[in-house]
Amino acid sequence: MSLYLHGYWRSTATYRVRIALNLKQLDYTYVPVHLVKDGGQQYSSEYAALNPAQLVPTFVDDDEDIFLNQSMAIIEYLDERYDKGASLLPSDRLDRARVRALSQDIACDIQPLGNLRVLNHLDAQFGADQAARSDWAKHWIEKGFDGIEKRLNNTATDYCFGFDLSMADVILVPQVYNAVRFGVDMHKYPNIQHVAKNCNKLTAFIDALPENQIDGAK
Ligand SMILES: N[C@@H](CCC(=O)N[C@@H](CS)C(=O)NCC(=O)O)C(=O)O
Repeated sequence: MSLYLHGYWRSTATYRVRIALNLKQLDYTYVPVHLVKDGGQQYSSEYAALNPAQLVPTFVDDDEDIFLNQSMAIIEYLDERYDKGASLLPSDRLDRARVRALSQDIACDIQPLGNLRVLNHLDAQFGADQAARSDWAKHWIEKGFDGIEKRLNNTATDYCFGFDLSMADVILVPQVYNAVRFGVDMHKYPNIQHVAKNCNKLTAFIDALPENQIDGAK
């Protein structure tokens, strides 16, 4: 079994997949793609051949000859293919839909707005300086977290959903890391903080931390 994850230490989408691989207890080779160095290695012809979207992560499972992008698709693939480790999607159909919805609140409605290429475009096209770009990213994280915080009132215990750890937690924790980086006051979000704190006690989450990666800044 040969699994490869092409990603970047501080990429939240890559971070999600690292957590999922750890929770599934799968060994994999991590291949760093530096999003800034050399003008962004995601734009190199080698990487673009692997992932024409020129975004990380890209996941490769040699045994099945599959190259996958989109972290949520990768996480669901891992969960369906490998029985071992934690189950990331619940067996109940309704719970599964709820987990996907909360995951998408983050992966579809928050993360894309703060992506590097979006922030770079704000600068190139509209002259937004570093402070304005950070303010933009922080604004959209807070807008998303306001809704998620309310949702968690009804669903969370130790994790996003009372039934167990799930893909929603795997996606939430990297977004919290990113929120702190952009100066979001997490005290406004006690439910989110509580869930993230619980997850971050688990080895699978600790090992996936950006600063614990071979390409991570210490
Ligand atoms: N929806 C995609 C998002 C992928 C994505 O936006 N990746 C970011 C890092 S988190 C990236 O590669 N950014 C590079 C850029 O903006 O040039 C996923 O979940 O995999």
